[in-house]
Amino acid sequence: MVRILVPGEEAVESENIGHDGTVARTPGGGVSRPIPGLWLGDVPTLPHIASGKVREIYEIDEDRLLFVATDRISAYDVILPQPIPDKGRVLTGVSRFFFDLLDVPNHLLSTDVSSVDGLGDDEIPHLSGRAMIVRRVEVIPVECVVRGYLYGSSWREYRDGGGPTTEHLPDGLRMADKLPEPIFTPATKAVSGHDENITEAQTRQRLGDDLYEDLRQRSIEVYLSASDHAAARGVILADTKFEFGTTADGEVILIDEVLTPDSSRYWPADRWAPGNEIPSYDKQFVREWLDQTGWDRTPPAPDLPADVISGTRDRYIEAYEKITDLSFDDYLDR
Ligand code: Q0Z
Repeated sequence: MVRILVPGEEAVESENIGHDGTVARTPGGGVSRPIPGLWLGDVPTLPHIASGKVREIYEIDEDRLLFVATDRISAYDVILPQPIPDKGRVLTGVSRFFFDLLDVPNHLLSTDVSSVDGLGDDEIPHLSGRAMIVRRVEVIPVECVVRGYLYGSSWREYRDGGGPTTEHLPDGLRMADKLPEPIFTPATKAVSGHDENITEAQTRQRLGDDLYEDLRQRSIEVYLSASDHAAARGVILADTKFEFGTTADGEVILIDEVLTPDSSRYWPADRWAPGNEIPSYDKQFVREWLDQTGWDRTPPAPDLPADVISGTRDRYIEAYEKITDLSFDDYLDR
């Protein structure tokens, strides 16, 4: 039996560090119910390695991990009490799409979960489409953020007088302006669990000049390819975050999820207006619903009505189809 985590359970460690370093807590007030494929807290037949806000990692063997995207969704850094059906499949679908398209050395080995020894028969349908079998490497402890536009925390930092992510930018930029060229703005996981932006000098100190240059060049190259791809489909890739790892023979490869709506900021190009806030493709709808409830953005978040769940699901699927130019129904059928 697949044990499913629902709010109130403890299977997700109380502190989950997300891709952006934010600390998520499992919201309270629920009971354990078997709803395979929705919340996805557990793959009990494999050893659990790590939890993120919305992802889980399990050990297959010494050389391979099972990287699973759940249907959990966070908004304003809080995990919402209901999952978004198939959100994990959308994210895994986008990652797979870009791993294929980009053709850069990466950790993806397979998405065929039926080939994994030790998984229960009842776990396979639950995992299919949302899991990746990945090469286990040593994680390089720097989040490789690339920004093509000035937005979010980086915009606020710039407006308030500058800092690590804006140290090389010219004066006079507006919120959501396109940058003269994409910038590499690394961050590290702080003890608090939140990401902390670090300067170029600090990053060079941590990585050494050679690895710094290598990661910066790879990150910007991948960002440029993906943003070209997105732009051709009417989508702006405003910024994104990569992680890299080192193999036993010293090869640097791209790991983690890549260019998903959770690790990236995607905007509909026709909604871009510098000087303004730009709605996010996937999360705007649920954020607007949360805003109008008067919720104060501290846990627990309000329960999502069925129409907000299905509307959010529709937007994730629309993002998948827009970005990949593929049908999500076809993805589910594969
Ligand atoms: C990545 C993380 C989490 C999502 C471990 N290929 C790899 N080899 C070794 N380790 C990792 C990977 Cl991807 C690895 N993370 C970060 C944690 C959910 C991503 F809980 N942790």
